[in-house]
Amino acid sequence: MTDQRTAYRTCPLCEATCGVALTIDNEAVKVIRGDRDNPFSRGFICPKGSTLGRLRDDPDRLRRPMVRRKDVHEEVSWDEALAEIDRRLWPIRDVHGPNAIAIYVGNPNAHSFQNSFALKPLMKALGTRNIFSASTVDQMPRQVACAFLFGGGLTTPVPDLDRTDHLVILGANPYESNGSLATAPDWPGRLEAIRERGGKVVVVDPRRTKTAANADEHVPIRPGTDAALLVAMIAVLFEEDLVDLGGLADHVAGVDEVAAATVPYTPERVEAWTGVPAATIRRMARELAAADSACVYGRIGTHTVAFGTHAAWAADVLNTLTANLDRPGGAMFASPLQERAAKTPRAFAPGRWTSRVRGWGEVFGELPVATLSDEILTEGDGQIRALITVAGNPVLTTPDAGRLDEAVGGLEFMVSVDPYLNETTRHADVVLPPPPALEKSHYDLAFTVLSVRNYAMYSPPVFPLADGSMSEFDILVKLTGMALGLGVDADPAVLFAASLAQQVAATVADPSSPIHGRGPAEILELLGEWAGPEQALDLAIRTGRHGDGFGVDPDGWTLRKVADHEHGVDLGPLVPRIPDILTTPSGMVELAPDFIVTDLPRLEAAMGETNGHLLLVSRRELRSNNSWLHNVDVLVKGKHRCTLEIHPDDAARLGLADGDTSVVSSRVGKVEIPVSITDTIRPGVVCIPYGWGHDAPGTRLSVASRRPGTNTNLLTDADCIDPLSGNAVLNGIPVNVAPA
Ligand SMILES: Nc1nc2c(c(=O)[nH]1)N[C@H]1C(S)=C(S)[C@@H](COP(=O)(O)OP(=O)(O)OC[C@H]3O[C@@H](n4cnc5c(=O)[nH]c(N)nc54)[C@H](O)[C@@H]3O)O[C@H]1N2
Ligand SMILES: Nc1nc2c(c(=O)[nH]1)N[C@H]1C(S)=C(S)[C@@H](COP(=O)(O)OP(=O)(O)OC[C@H]3O[C@@H](n4cnc5c(=O)[nH]c(N)nc54)[C@H](O)[C@@H]3O)O[C@H]1N2
Ligand code: SF4
Ligand SMILES: [Mo]
Repeated sequence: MTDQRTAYRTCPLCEATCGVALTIDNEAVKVIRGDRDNPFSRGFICPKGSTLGRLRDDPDRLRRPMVRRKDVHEEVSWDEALAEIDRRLWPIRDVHGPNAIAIYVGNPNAHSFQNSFALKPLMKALGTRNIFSASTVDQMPRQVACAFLFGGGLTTPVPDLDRTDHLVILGANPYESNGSLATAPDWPGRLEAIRERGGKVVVVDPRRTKTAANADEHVPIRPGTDAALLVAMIAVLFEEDLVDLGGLADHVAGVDEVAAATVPYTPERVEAWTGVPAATIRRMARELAAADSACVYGRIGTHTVAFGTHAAWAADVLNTLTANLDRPGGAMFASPLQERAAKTPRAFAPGRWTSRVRGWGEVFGELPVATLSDEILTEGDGQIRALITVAGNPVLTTPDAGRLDEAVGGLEFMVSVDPYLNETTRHADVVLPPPPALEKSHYDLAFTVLSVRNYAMYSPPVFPLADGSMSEFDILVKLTGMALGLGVDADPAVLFAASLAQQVAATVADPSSPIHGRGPAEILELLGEWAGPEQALDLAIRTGRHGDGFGVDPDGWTLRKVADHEHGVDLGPLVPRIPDILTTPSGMVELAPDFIVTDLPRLEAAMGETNGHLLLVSRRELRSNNSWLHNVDVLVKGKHRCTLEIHPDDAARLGLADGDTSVVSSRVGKVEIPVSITDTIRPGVVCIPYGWGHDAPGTRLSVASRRPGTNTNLLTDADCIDPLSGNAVLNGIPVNVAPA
């Protein structure tokens, strides 16, 4: 007799948010398929999604807390681990002040509503300004640009993929990544559909990626120069009188300022630097203006460069000036259920404080992670002496990783909330392991904001918490209580109940809230249907713009109603949101923010620079996920993927044959890596996938360490950031390549 059941949930691994169907046999995962009844993903799944069971079963995954004693990690009880933190962490703060403790939060937090709710209070309780995250090696330029243009860092338009006639993709490879800052299961299928309905897809990338090979046109650009290309396209729109604001004329400010600021950047001026012929740039601008609907979409390759904020800004300026902002087939805003009913206008002002060593400005309350090692290694008042990492692996994922590895290794104390002993967490004095994804509930707080269709799905845990484990929410709430001085014994449920009560009190006191003036006790009682972080989620949905307002609108949404749709619920195509969604002080789209426009001359200055170096870029592959899926055998077997891609002409000049080992060196580091010669890469550019380099001692990654690959961030330079966003430069790194 077998006890079989099917469970449905969202895959939490990448931004695509595919629905998966798990066949469970005697409480073991038999098979994971794409959920054909999921209205958003309709059965699509990638090879990573089918490994969620293996991740749970991975013998290397930590089940119990670890404490490091004499360089060896030993399993201990939760009480012992927490006592160790209590004994060693807070005295550092007592002696050196709150900034002596830093926190780094990594990418998987964006996929966890529990962590999203728990991290803010933890950071507040720590009281430190040394807050770092993966955002400054990722999308921070886009958030800065959107905060100026539209008022909010997450007021981010996405390409209306399913209706557009013309899509220009820059620096993204969704055939491998499945998209980013534009949530859509099956990006490849949706791109092919554009072409099938007679539309055009253009890909701007120094490599002829799978996405480029499947597009109508590939524009092989020089790394780091997309901002110039896009600004030149803007200049063409003005020069050729192609500007059209469509229905937004009354809601857009700053058009004349953009016209004036972009005059110097003619296609002919930027041609040599970008490597894109002026005629191509002019045609791209004309085609964008002529298309029935169109969208310019830039991602990682355009953001993790020195002009990332300019590129992000210019893309949305192009969308606005071609009447493609906020209209079907263009760049549109999602309407997530949890979005607050009323938004408060606020002027965005980054740089309210600066980092101690380099004086780099804060952005949305965090500092550039590129300067984390400076803050650890540089002595003086405010030096970082202890670090907490939550779901991050900065030793593989941030620039000048060799220096960071050394810095982190010398900390007085370190705590990691992480399921693996990896390149970063091996340095932790205490590792607190969260349960695996299948033992957690799921709702996409972040990715429903970035979704190309309005959609919601709540999935309960597939399995109960394993014996002897602690939920990640409880781990984080517990740490928060400890940081507040409440000791190791404080019950996380009690701590959370107090914070929920505060949140409810604030909501009923808020005149713009749909429950303004209601009794907090009544609301808390209605939330009693759920426990823990689900209560915060239910509160957000019910007081959101589509919520039931706790009975005010019986047809409105509640978490229960979402949960009743076990395959997820389609809430329709994106709808126009301007002006309601705008929270700039003027209430307009601010097309020419001073902060960005006055920095354009830096771009002009850079255009003069060329050097004889090869330029290093990164790539992603379908079977990897940042730095942490290389311990799953089915995802790493086969031909080794961590190679240096180089053009045949460059290889011949350097005397390299396919499969040879090369030495790649930059200002900060040197690595050895096998070569793959390919004409899919632009001459003068070389490429290494990122997230590899699993050969550090003291890790527990038995599969990954067998074929460790090379950490490309040993070569990226922490001196180089986009000064407007604090984002690291991870693409276009000058390197020398030679035979080993
Ligand atoms: N050269 C180069 N560098 C890059 C990039 C690039 O393109 N090129 N890309 C950048 C980008 S876009 C990003 S997002 C960053 C990512 O940078 P990070 O966020 O630092 O790295 P990840 O590999 O996502 O690390 C995830 C960590 O979380 C742990 N983890 C997995 N699941 C959970 C969980 O449920 N709970 C907890 N607590 N931990 C969990 C994993 O074991 C791992 O240690 O890297 C950036 N770095
Ligand atoms: N399979 C898989 N999926 C993932 C991830 C993963 O690691 N693996 N990571 C997830 C995360 S955290 C993120 S942020 C997203 C990222 O998703 P994407 O933004 O699609 O990232 P990549 O696939 O790295 O594609 C970036 C492309 O930019 C190109 N490029 C490099 N420099 C430049 C440049 O200067 N200009 C231009 N135009 N192009 C350039 C590179 O050649 C590469 O093809 O993917 C997510 N999905
Ligand atoms: S594309 Fe992303 S969300 Fe979909 S199955 Fe693969 S990893 Fe999961
Ligand atoms: Mo990312």
